[in-house]
Amino acid sequence: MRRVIAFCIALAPASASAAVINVPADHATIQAAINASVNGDEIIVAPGTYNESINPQGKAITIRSADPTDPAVVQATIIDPLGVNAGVICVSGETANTVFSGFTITGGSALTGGGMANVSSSPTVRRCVFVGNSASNLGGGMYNTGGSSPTIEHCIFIGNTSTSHGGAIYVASGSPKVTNCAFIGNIAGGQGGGLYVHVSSPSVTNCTFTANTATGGGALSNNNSSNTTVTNCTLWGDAPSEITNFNSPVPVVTYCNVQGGSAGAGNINANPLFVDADGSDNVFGTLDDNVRLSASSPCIDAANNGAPGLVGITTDLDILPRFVDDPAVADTGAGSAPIVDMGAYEFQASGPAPVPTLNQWGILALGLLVLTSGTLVIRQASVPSGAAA
Ligand SMILES: [Ca+2]
Ligand SMILES: [Ca+2]
Ligand SMILES: [Ca+2]
Repeated sequence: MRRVIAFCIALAPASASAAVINVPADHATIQAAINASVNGDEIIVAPGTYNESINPQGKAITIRSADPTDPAVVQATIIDPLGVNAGVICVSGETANTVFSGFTITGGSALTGGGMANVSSSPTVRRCVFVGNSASNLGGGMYNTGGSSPTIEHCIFIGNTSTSHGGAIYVASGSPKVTNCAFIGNIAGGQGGGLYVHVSSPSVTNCTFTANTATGGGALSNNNSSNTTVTNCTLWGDAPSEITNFNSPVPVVTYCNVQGGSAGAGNINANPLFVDADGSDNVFGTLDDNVRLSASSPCIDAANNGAPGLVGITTDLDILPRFVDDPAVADTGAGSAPIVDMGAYEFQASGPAPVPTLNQWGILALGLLVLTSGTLVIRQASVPSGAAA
């Protein structure tokens, strides 16, 4: 009995302390919810526009919209500080256990980091849209310095601007991991319309860059002893060039589609045939921009399944399966089929996997399958259960 009681006590702190705090039901603002939270809590924010600047104060908490996997909810759950500050500020040594998920961050403005500013902090940022933020110096969408190495997954950076370097993201002295993200129509008055890297070692995997502009390195500007790795990405239609490099080892670019070409295994230089990169309004840098792949895109089945940045990744930017074979396209990438595509979106060759329907022949076939293999895996058409919020 004593052992049982000890076991229960050992379990108690985690279950007793973790709470769900709802905004605005429990607190009117996200910041008030953060102020009231402790490590392990989850703050769930209902759709709405929150005119505030968020600071998680170093707490290991998850701050998310009601459904980060629903793009309509993400688009309707807005952090907009109305141009007087950054949308999100992490300056308290946040780790990957501080999670932001499923917000649209817009209207942020600051000297450094209009949408988000990380100083010696490495939060997780997932399924967020950074649109229309600005920096009067560095990092229109996001600014990282002092060893900040955030994990940035399934995010969209559209139409952010900086007066100097890093239209979408500026990185100094850090090693962020950026996976399954799209960078469209971001503008830097200096270098790096998409990403500006200074004394840093970022890893960029399965991202799409297009229509970003700068004085150099429309997609990526790599500077000053940086070691940047770019894998499975598409960099196309950025101006005045895709990648510039200054006083650094040349970025390691593999299995990418780079306009103008790039040295490295598996790279191609061919029109990616986006569905409609500037969207129905024919303007780059707005939310209707569509850089999904059309059926004849050379990016299909052309990337590297073994990219380190893909470990643990099962879905693309649409939260559809990340590894899909297009039987109509020869596999030119690396690994065993299904081969991942270049860029943030996987071409869903046959649409979502069908929900199995069992007729009598199906039941017979399944019975035989179970008898012969002893295991059975049925794919569902829904969001993969393992997809993290
Ligand atoms: Ca557009
Ligand atoms: Ca594929
Ligand atoms: Ca194929």
